[in-house]
Amino acid sequence: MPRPFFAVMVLAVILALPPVASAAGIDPGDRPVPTPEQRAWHEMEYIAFAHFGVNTFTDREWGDGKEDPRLFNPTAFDATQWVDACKAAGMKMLILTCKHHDGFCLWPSDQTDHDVASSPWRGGKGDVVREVADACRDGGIDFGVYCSPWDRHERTYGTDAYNDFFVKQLTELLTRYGKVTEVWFDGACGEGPNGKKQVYDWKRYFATVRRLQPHALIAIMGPDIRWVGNENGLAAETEWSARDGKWYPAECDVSIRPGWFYHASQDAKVKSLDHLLTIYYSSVGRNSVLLLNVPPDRRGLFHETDVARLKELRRVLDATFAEDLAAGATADASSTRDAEHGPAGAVGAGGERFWMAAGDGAKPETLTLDLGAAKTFDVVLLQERIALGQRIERFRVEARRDGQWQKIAEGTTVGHKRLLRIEPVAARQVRVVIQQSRGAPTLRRVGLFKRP
Ligand code: FUL
Repeated sequence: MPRPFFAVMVLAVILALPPVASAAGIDPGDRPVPTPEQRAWHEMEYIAFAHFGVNTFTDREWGDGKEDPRLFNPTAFDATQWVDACKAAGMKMLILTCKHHDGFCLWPSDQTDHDVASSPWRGGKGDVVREVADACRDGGIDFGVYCSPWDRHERTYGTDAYNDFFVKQLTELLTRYGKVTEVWFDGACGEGPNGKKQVYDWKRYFATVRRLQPHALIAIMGPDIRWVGNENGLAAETEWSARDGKWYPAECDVSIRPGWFYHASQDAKVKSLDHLLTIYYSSVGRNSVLLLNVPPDRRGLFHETDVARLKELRRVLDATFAEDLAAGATADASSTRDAEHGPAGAVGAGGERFWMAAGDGAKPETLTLDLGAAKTFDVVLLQERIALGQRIERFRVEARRDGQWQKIAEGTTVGHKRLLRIEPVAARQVRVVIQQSRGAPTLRRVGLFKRP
C-alpha cells in the first residue's frame, strides 16, 4: 500500500472516531451524556431569538390568521444589523420565527399564499428567512428556525392533511437555507373547546428534521433540548441535564421586552441591565442556555434601545470574566483518578483538561486552590466535564479566612456551568467540597472573578 494512501486511511479512521464521546478514554458507563451537537450547543451559552412577522405590524402578540399579508412591509429591513447586534452581544446563534401561530410565512412558501410573496415588501420578491440565514452565515453565527405547529390560517389545520402541509413547510425551511442548528417547536396552542384540534404527527416531524438536517437539535416539543418551564429566563437552582436516562438539557427563553413581538408602546420597557444580569446568572449560570428574544421593529431593525442594552450587558460580562483570579493557582485534591486527571486540570480555561476524583463518589471530595496571594472575588464559576455526564449533586465553596475554612457559597447541580454571585471575599485559599455526587466527580474549571 503506497504510504500517502496509508496516511489517508489512518486519518480517516481517526476522523471517524467519536469526538471525545468518552472524555480522554474514560468510559462514562451507562449514565446519559450529551451528543456532540448538544455539547456544542452548551458551549454557545447565549443565543438570540427574533420574533418578527405580521404581528409586528398589527401590534399583537398572537395573530388570528386573518391578517392581510399586505400589512407586512418593513421599511428598512436589514438582517445584517440584527446579526451585528447579536455578535456584539456575544450571542452565538439566531433563531427566527419563520412562521408564528398566525400562519404568515417569512419565506415564499409553495404551500400557501399567506406569506411574504403576497406582501408589498421587496415587491413580493423578498425572503426574510434567506436574508437572515445568509447574514448569520456571513457573520459567523449559527442559524435556527422556529416554525409554529399551531397555524390559525391554514384551512387544513385540524385534519390529517395539515401534517403533510407542515412537513412540506419544514422541508422548505430545512433544504433551502443551508445549515440549521436548532429547530424550535412551540407547544402553544390556544384553540378553545370550539376550535380546531390538530393531532400533530411529531414522529414524522422529527424524522423530517433528522433526515434533512441530521445535526440539528430539536427543541421544546422535541427530544434534544427541553423548555425550562417558564418564560422569565430563570432556570432552577437544581438543573439536571441528565433526566430519565437521557441527556435533555434546559433552555431559558425570555424576551428583552415584555412582549415577544415589537410594540412601540414597550420602548420604555426594555429590561434593565440589572434584570438581564439576574437572568444571565440564573440561566447560563444554572446549567442552561439563554435564548434571549430581541424583537425587530416595523423598520425591520433591532431597536436602538435594545441594541444599547445588549452592549451594556456584554460590557459588564466582559469586564467580569476578563480575568480569572484562579488562573495561576496551584491545586490539590482529596483524590485523583490518575496522573492525567490531576487537580491542575480544573485551573484556568484548559480546553479538554479536567480533574477527576478517584472512587465512586460515595465520600465527599475536595479540590483546594492556593491563589499565591490573597485576592478579592465575588463570582465563583464551576464547570463539570459533561462529556462524562452530569454528576455533582451538592457542593459548597469555602475560603480560608483567619485560619479557618468558612463557607462562602453552596449549591446542588453544576453541569456545563454554575455561576454564583456572592459578597466580595478576600482570600488566598479556596476550596470546593463536593458533598454528594453520582459517581466520581469531575471539574473542568473552578474560576474566581470580580464584578466591575
Ligand atoms: C410561546 C408562544 O405562544 C409565544 O408567542 C412565543 O412565541 C413564545 C416563545 O412561545 O409558546
